[in-house]
Amino acid sequence: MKRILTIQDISCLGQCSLTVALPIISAFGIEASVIPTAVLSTHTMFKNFTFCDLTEELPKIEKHWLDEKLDFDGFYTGYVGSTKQIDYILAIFNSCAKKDAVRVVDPCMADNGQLYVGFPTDFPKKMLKLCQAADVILPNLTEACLLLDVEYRTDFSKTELEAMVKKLANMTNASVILTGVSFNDNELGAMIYNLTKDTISYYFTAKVGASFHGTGDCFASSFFGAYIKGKSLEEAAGIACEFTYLAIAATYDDRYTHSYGVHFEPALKYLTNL
Ligand code: PXL
Repeated sequence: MKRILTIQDISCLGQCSLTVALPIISAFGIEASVIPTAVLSTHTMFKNFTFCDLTEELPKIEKHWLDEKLDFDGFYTGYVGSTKQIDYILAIFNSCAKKDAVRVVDPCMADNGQLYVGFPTDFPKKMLKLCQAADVILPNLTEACLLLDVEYRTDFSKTELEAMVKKLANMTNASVILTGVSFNDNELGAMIYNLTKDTISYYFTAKVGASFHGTGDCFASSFFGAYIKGKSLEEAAGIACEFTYLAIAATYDDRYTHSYGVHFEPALKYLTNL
């Protein structure tokens, strides 16, 4: 059985980051270890959340694992608790990796044109460094704009988006999956730039017509699980689109009371036999 490490926060309530990543990765039959980057009472879309920063735990955990010769087949990082953590994560990417370990970075820091509350404006520069150590990165459009240092707009053409994704791949030396891509009212999906093959492809599902927090984490966790299980970049992106669609569809009826996250639980069975 493969053993992976996912590094992101625990939002005690909010259906995002580790509380979502763990069950999803486990559904693939992969052993998931964690490093929590911070503990928050809720994710940062709520007001007055508590925040316990765990930055200085990272090198201590790394040291113990090195003493015990513990290493990993893959790494998946999400919400990082401080700028300093990026250097610690880069160290862990090297010191705790098995040969041919896969590194997937979700540059989880922004959405709808805005950095999440609490991140300094120079955070995207540092996040770019983490992306440069990845094999695959999974930005949404806001994150892609921040990494490229271009102004966020919602009306980029398909040609412009393809050029942006290729530029990001060249800057990071990683394959890029741009999430939340839509060119009409009926479909939502992902653009996949495969760096090794130098190809762009798309995967779309029906658009549900309601938006929820935490969908990026469902997408990234299910992509990572499928990719670690040996699916191709394109197949894993398709599985992530389908899984995220199922989770959003399962939440639609509760859209007025449950916009803080998605009911991904009924969709887990889709992942167990892949
Ligand atoms: O879902 C992304 C995410 C993860 N962790 C925390 C967040 C968010 C998005 O707002 O606030 C703490």
